[in-house]
Amino acid sequence: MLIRTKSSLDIPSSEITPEAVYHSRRSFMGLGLGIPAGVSLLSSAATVHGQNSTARTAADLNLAAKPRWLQQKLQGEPVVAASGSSLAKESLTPFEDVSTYNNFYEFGTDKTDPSTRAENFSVDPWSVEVTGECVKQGKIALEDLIKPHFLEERVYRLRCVEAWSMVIPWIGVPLGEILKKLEPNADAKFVEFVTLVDPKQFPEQGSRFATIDWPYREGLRMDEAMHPLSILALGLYGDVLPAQNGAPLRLVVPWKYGFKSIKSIVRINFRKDMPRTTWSDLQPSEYGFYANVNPAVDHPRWSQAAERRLPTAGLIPSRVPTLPFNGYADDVASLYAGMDLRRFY
Ligand SMILES: Nc1nc2c(c(=O)[nH]1)N[C@H]1C(S)=C(S)[C@@H](COP(=O)(O)O)O[C@H]1N2
Ligand SMILES: [Mo]
Repeated sequence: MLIRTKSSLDIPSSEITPEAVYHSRRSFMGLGLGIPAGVSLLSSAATVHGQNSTARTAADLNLAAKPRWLQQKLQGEPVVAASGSSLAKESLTPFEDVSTYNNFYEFGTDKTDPSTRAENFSVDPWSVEVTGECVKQGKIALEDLIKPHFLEERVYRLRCVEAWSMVIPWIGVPLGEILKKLEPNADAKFVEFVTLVDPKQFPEQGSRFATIDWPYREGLRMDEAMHPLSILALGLYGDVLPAQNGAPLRLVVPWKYGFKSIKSIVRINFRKDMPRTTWSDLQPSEYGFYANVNPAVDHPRWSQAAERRLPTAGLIPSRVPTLPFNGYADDVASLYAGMDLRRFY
């Protein structure tokens, strides 16, 4: 579908960032082009490239290998826009910060390690192994897992247990829709996710000094996984996910601390019992399985009452009070009715 993106072409090509393209497309879309309400086209790279081959977009950044099928899907199909979000008034964290301030310990523990070390990370081909309590067991190509679904944009807060936060426009598919297709059986009470093991690509997996027992693992209770707010993300800012953000497939569970949102997933395992998880294994007194954002329950080393919203502009960090369930309490608090959230942290 060809839409003229005049506004983005007015910007000198050297200044076109994925973010600028994204914002200009959004304001352009807001002019009303006969696109059905709630549906918008966020495939910036396609149209901008179509009109001006010198425009720099996310496609030209060091975003590592991008699956062709995913680029084609992003460019060829409408992306369902986030609707009715309470975040409408919060400004998005710039692409620059989203893609250079990262936690991805497979690449190193510094915030800048993932973006500087993930340049050659290769994500194509990629497959996901489906195991455990379900009908559709086996290895499935990522393309086949995702292709039947519409991509959706979800603007979510991401709150790290280290007490910083961002607002990120993800592109993804509701996790529940994908899990349903795998036909979990009645014994599936939890779902476990596992990150790729590949010391050639992840330098820290070959290090003798790494504290994590690879692979990184996470999990959700089945009802948490089926909740409509839980997504599997494949992109952000209208384009394919940068490697440092967990390409090609990562979990995003916005009401939980960021460590639950596991990156570069290669295995989905349905289980009867609660899986062990990476951070809870390392430090059970500090990190629990549930990890719901909770201003009333402090981490032993960090108060969780407030958070630092990135980017930090100037000298004074922008502190915002932390909300129960990261602001999603109306949607998810009922999942934990009757549970002592101090005990099940
Ligand atoms: N495989 C893997 N997934 C991971 C991590 C990691 O180190 N390895 N870090 C987690 C933490 S602590 C956070 S806060 C988020 C950060 O996501 P972002 O870098 O996209 O902001 O990823 C989570 N997922
Ligand atoms: Mo985190």
